[in-house]
Amino acid sequence: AADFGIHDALKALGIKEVNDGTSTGSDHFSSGDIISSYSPVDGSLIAKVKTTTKEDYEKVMSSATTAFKQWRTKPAPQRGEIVRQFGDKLRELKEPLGKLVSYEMGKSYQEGLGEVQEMIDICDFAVGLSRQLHGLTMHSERPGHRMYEQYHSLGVVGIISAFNFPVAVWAWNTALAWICGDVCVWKPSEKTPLCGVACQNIAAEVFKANNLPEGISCLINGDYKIGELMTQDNRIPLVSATGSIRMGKIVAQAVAARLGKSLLELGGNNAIIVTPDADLKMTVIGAVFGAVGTAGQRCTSTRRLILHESMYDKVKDAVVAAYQQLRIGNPLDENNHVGPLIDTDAVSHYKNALKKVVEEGGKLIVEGGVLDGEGYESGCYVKPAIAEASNDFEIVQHETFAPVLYLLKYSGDVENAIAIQNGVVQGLSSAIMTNNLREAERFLSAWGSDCGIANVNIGTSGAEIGGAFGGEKETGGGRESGSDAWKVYMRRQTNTINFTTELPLAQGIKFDL
Ligand code: UN1
Repeated sequence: AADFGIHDALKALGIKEVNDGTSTGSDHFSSGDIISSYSPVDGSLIAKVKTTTKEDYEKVMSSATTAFKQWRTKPAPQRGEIVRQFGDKLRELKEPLGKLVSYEMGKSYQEGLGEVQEMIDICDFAVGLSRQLHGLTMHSERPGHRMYEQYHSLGVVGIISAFNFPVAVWAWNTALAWICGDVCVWKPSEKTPLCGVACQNIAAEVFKANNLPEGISCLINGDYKIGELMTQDNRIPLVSATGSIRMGKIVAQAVAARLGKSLLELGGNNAIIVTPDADLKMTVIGAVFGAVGTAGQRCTSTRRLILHESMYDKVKDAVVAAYQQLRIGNPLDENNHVGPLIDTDAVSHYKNALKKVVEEGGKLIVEGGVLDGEGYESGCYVKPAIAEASNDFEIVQHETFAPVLYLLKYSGDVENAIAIQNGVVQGLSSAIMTNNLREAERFLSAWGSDCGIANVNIGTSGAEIGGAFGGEKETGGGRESGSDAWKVYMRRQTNTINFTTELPLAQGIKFDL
């Protein structure tokens, strides 16, 4: 079979393939058990990585805390210059890194490149921001006093990321954390450890070239147990975690128990509302890309289509027809639309969802199923499925990380569709397809969508880095990436300076001695 240049890509990223020994990522101390990374694309073993033991973790933390003392003294614009160099390295390595993302995670090569582009974009954003970490000045109520606020570096930021965006989500966090003067300890998903090693190698090269300690960026490998060391560690003031709601609740409680800060980016149950005024062509593209792109494994994937009864059949037929055109197969082959799921556990969750929706009274109108035979040897390829369902089904309320789309019907006013859209525990992304100004504005109003992201005439997935990314309710409330998301990576200090010879008290209080 064609290797699509994957071996060259691994080489360019400093990943030692399995026959050459174990891939460690530069200076990251891990010496524990082995994680083997298998590709969901063809089932082959790509490379092995050592996990981080408790003793290794202590070494990592000592390297991180030492690096922080140095890094925080560097002026922010100079930290931005380092991030600029890191972004340039990513530009050079965009193709191999995009290929590794595609091969280790299973998303299309186009989406792998897109993910690296998001990393480059957030670096550019961070470089500009490194000269704009603004605080406010305010007028003191006391004469001869000046009051202002400033933002200082926070410390070691712990990053826990998921397999579905194995490189971009780390970059969203780390590029901002770095310009803020923080250092990062990253635990990538144990399902995509090589993406972690590749990123660490790139960062390490930049730090080395600038005579900076590699501890500014640290990598730890392993499952939730190694993540637990971070959530319980007082030396880590902020833990940024992306993953399931179940994981988020555990992380949030552990971090809150020591009054640390957590930034949570958890599950979504994203819907597109299609009103009688929707543009059919745009609706179909938005819905199909949202539901089957990344094989339904984005937090922002479209899970529910809420269709007005007057056009229910028309939209349904058009979406079903589009599903017949989908080509499923090797994601490195640009002729395919849909790649594999991450592993066979994910395939079981997918199968279970299809079974449950029927048990609860739903109807499969695009059947789905697991593919086998030539090209599908990994056992991870599934057919995107569509079911007619009801919003109150337990399975519809639940986020299944797979290409399963539920069709829901509404009648009457757009308010009824908004109630269905909001009628889930998650609150990440939402969209409305309409050319009706009143419907669009109602959807965006305070009594409209309750999600962190609300789009008009765009699908639910594919957010740009410039906006703050995140969601409400059980999605966790965190905001990452653009806008003022940087503020959570810094500590805020209010300063008041008296330049008189008197000591007047605030609120006019008299205290004469
Ligand atoms: C995620 O699925 O974890 O909006 C993040 C999007 C991407 C980010 C998704 N830019 O689809």
